[in-house]
Amino acid sequence: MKKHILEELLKHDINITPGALELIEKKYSNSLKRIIEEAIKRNIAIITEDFLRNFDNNKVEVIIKETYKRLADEYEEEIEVKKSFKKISSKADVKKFLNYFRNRYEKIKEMFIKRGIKPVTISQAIKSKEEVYIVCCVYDVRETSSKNIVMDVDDPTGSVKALVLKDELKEVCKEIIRDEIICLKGRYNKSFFIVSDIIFPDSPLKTKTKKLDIPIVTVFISDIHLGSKKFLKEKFLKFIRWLNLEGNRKEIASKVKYIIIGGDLVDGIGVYPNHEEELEIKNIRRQYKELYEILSKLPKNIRVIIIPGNHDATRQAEPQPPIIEEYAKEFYEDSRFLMLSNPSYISLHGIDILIYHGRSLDDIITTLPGYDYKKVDKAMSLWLKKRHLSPLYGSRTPIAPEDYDFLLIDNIPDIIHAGHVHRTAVSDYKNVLLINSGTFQEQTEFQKRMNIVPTPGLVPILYMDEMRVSILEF
Ligand code: D5M
Ligand code: FE
Ligand code: ZN
Repeated sequence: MKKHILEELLKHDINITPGALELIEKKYSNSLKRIIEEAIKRNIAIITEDFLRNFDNNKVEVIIKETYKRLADEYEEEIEVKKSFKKISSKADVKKFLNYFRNRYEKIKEMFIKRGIKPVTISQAIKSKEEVYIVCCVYDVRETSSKNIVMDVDDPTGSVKALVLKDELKEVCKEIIRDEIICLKGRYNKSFFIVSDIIFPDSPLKTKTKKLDIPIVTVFISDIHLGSKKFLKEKFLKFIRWLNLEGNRKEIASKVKYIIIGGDLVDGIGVYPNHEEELEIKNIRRQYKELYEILSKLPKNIRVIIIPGNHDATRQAEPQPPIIEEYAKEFYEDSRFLMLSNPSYISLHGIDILIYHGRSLDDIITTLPGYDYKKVDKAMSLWLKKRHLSPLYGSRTPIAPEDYDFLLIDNIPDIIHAGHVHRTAVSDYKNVLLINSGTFQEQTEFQKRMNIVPTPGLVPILYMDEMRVSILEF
């Protein structure tokens, strides 16, 4: 073998060191022709180990470019939009609110019935001497002087005072939120409904985790806040370069088929008092234009699904229709981008994903005991327990009364993706994957005062063939 190598080199008047000869024999015998060509091209008289190492590097470059063509491109796209809110119904009035709550009540009652419970109405319960189930809205919970708990509850047929005497149920009462719809088991006796059990809508445990048989990856981001002085452009560009196979972890990047953006794409304008002082770009149209400039550089086969957040150009009340077209024209003209509402319900290759910006997380975390910004995933699991994305009605999250309750979780998804709190978190609640995709914005003055510590540049990615999430740092 060595002899053959030497003969070939001799033909071209090229010399070689003993070490380099060894190396060619061991590692590069198949590349001999290319090594010689390269040496001639560079006018090299002696081939050294160094030369081979450089050649090796070049070769690695070539191989990377060849091997890491985008793997994801080999698979057909499969997106189904199951729910995206479009229509804005006429102005809210009392009747609309009543309809809205009635719809929420009926939907949650259905969930209990599906589970095998056969509820009676409050008016029937009052006449009955049997133990029965009622589905009711709780509008007050308080402790009595004798340390028992009494709840004022109603349904469309009437109202009743529900009395909780058992200690273990008193604990459960702490989890009840005002205006929540729950199921009570009990018996009517002397003007009280004596409670023997409390059942929340909750999410049934999913037994089977779906996995795809193709190795594609979905990337979750949110809260880019382009336009803010605190937008971390360098981190964001690093992320974009990674997707363009210009960094480490090329193999993963080449598998990326979808990117979901969970709102707050830009910082907007006039979102908070004195917001302008925090803006680098004071025109929202320009903010979207600039973001498009960056995102349009993504590989052309990556599909980007976008919902708005509270900083985006659409109405504030939830459900929020998609970002208004005239503000984000470029996105609408480019078929790679799919502009949906907040929340939205989509399916990627049969994997159901509920995408919600997450504004109600502030209400949950700041109102309920036991929740804080460091445990974002726990707060997200409350959505499933209550089967509603904004369970604290009348708090900071404005809700528009549509003909039906769009924020209700009637079908349990495989994944819930949110953002808003600027902290990356991944968790699991009853086999539903909870993903919060963090931010690309540095801590703002307000967040400093609130002690909210963001985690910029931490991006959760999902291997869809394993249903496993890993977090990449940019
Ligand atoms: O919200 C990012 C996070 O910071 C979210 O948890 C709300 C909180 N935040 C930030 N600024 C404010 C003000 N001025 N009021 C109330 N809450 C705030 P983002 O939607 O990205 O601004
Ligand atoms: Fe945000
Ligand atoms: Zn937000």
